[in-house]
Amino acid sequence: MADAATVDQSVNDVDVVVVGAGFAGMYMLHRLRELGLSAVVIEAGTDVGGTWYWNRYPGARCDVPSMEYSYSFSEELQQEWQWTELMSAQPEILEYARHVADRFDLRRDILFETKVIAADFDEDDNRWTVTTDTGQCHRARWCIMATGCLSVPNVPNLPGLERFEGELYHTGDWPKVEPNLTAKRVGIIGTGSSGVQAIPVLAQRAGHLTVFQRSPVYTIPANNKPLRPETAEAFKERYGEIRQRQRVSVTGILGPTALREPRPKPADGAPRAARPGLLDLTPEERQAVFDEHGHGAFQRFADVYRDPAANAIACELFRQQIRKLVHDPLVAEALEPRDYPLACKRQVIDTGYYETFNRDNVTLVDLRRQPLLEITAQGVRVDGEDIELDVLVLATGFDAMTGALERIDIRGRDGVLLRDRWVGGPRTYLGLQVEGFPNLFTITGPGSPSVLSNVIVAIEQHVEWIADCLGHLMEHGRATIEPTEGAVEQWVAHVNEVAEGTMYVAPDCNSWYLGSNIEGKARVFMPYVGGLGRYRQRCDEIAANGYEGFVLA
Ligand code: NA7
Repeated sequence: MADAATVDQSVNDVDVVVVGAGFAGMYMLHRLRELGLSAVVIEAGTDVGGTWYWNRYPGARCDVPSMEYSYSFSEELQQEWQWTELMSAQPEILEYARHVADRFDLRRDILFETKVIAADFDEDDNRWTVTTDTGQCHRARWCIMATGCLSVPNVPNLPGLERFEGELYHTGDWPKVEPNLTAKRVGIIGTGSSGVQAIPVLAQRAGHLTVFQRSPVYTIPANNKPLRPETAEAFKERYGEIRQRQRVSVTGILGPTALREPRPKPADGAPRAARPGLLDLTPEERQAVFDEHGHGAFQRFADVYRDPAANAIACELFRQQIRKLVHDPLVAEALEPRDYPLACKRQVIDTGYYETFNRDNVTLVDLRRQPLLEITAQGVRVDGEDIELDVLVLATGFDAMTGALERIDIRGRDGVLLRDRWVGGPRTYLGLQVEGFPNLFTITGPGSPSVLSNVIVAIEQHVEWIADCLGHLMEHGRATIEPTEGAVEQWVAHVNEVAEGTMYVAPDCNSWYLGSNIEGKARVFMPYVGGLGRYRQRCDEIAANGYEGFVLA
């Protein structure tokens, strides 16, 4: 084994280079140490936390309950940490990441403020050479990309953007010193998760807020609240069992069922009666459900997620409820999503989003009616009208899932570049490895459940699988591991097959899951929708069968 990482040398020999010190990189480092391996983690930021380090915009918050969106690998950690809210805000999650780094003494092997620019595989000695923007070289047997699925902010090609003289911010790269927005004229472009979370808070802080909306969103109330100490205690008492249920579940999120006793199986062994679908109800019954439960009521009906007819009815009922929440009928109409189905994009949840448009200091500009023309020195010009702004916020999303990997010059066998290999869309085996790139692993890579699940559960599963795999390679004296072309082919086909028939791939759906938010990106559904539990089982079977589909040389 090489010595522990000595990061001040120009060539640093380690067993493993990990790229990124978010939740994936931190846990990976911990597991590598347990294997007795030396490692260096290279991180662009000044601290740990990944997504929760960069996304500091006002209102940034997790959309998964924190008792579940947290590491399960350490019983002591999960017992001692206290969350204060059901779904915590960014500062608390970042604080948690920092606590984990301190508690497991991770920082001594993390190289901060350093960006990886290239990673080359040397076939002669089966080593990766990882080069950074500070000119350092790290040589390692294994290279593990913990680069995150949503880590490259998308700055759209807006005409005149470079001319804007006011303050310009991207939600995904928010300044550490909170900008003072008091009395300022603020504009925000984008109404995805980030925009929807930021808008209500920006409206409270700014003098005036103008929202530039291209696609209205189907957002539903987050119903966040303080976490009651009794609830936290009940979780902690049953954490072992709850974590196990998370691991084998579809999404890694138990939600309100986490603390409920499992429903008894019918005594006669007959399958449980299915809950009625939206199409099983009369129009009056549907109306009554939406009137009682509001626009989020569609979530009660499974057919909305797979039957276009049920989906269309739910969309109409959703729009009708929005008209009740927004006072100005023209604004309400502009906020109604019409061009794409429910459940095609990632579900957005909000706190007071629609109500924000009833405020006197908020204006909505509907870019469907008035396409955004240009950014000027003083603001935004729409349809010949100048809207003056002191601050412009881009909530325009990310080059998701492949962006961070493709921005590094990753060269595998024969000098082939990963981004060239993926020109037609990412191709992986299990979202963990790419053919022709031996000993390179991607945590929550495309082709794995990743963003369709509680990503911490997905991260832990990948980290543990990779750690076991490295242990296996060492135990059996194998120098390299990489998937066969056939295994990749089959896995990609399987990923596509399970996505078929879901709203995610509906013809009128455009989402970052499909890469369609980025100009020129291949339209390919990237995450694995078959469920975390099923995916885990497949990964475990593959390992148990001697790493079926991989070549261990
Ligand atoms: P999203 O969900 O990709 O949302 C980006 C928003 O920005 C969306 O409303 C886009 O409209 C809009 N957008 C992007 N480019 C433009 C241009 N050129 N003009 C106008 N509007 C534009 O990113 P988020 O950061 O909100 O959320 C990403 C994930 O992070 C989220 O799902 C959570 O998992 C956390 P469009 O819909 O493309 O018409």
